[in-house]
Amino acid sequence: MLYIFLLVLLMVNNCWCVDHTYHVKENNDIHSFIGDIVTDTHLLDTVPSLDDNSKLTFNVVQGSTDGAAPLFNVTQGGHLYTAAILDAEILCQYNVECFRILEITVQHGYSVIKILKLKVIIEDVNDNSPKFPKKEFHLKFEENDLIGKKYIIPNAIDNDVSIQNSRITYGIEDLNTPFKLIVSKYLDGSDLLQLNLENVLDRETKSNYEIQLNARDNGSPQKKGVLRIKILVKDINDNKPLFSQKNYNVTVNDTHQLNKPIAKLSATDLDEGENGLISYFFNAITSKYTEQFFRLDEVTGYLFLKKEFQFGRIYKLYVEARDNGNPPMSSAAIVLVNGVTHLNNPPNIDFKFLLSQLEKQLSSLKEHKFTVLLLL
Ligand SMILES: [Ca+2]
Ligand SMILES: [Ca+2]
Ligand SMILES: [Ca+2]
Ligand SMILES: [Ca+2]
Repeated sequence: MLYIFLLVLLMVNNCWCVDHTYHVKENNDIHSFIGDIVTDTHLLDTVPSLDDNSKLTFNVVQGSTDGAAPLFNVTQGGHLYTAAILDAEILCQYNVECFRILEITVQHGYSVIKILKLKVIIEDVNDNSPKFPKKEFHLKFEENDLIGKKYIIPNAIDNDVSIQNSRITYGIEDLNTPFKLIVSKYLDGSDLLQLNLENVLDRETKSNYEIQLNARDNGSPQKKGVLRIKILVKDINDNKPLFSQKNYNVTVNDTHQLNKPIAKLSATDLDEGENGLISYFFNAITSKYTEQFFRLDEVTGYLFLKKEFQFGRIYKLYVEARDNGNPPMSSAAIVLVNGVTHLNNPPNIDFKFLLSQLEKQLSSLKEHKFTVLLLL
């Protein structure tokens, strides 16, 4: 019981009750008027013996304000002004009522007749935008990333001290992307932002994305911060080189200079970098006998004759375009070379029949040989 009594006594002495409470917004100019102490505290009601306030003088009690520079001053006539630009973010703590207690002596002549306790609440103004650590953030997803793959992206900070002015809501500007923003909280209450893959990526269709992430506070007027998220889709080797034609028919006569190519094989690959870098080879199914008469430039796809080449015959070459991916992918074509000699009539060959036969072989090749190659 005694403790309770002492506690009450202590509370009365350290009186939380004040004679008047003022509200002042942060950032006002120096010497902004806050209030007239005589009027606001109804001072003349509490000291009725005074018939006028003309002889009253007011002073701030030394030590009742913090810091080297006073935040407030009081004129001798009792008008309260700011004495500095009040910055809530410097003077206050996050989510704690921000105020200062001023003790003002009221003197009548040389006598202090009263000490007034004034509470000045410094109100937060929404003068800080949510800020991301950087303006841009770069991410890499892979073409074969599974739906649900997530990456953490940096969150914004709003330095205002009130919850209202610093609470952040996040949103993505362009919703037509394969990514979705997921917002949750770390254990310490800070925001955890993740970008979640919602759809399959195809680098060959779209190789990069740019997303604008907005962070808006809850102040009035609202302020926002922006983070540009640049996403690069990394290539995987999911396209095989494709020849411009499945069958090449080349006729060459014996006046042909050996240093000139008889054909250029050409294949394209939609992948990029090593995955789309094509080399040309004789496929292993090409007979060694036939191969000895030809030289194929791996890089350019130019096909040359060797000097041993014998005219007056048709040669069948199986060629392969292979990319440099890991694992590589390849496809095949057939080259028919008809060596014509001016001494003889050109061989009488039914090309139509031959091609149909070759196409059958090519499709058989695809099903067996090249499937094995791809699996390797
Ligand atoms: Ca703010
Ligand atoms: Ca503020
Ligand atoms: Ca490829
Ligand atoms: Ca690709």
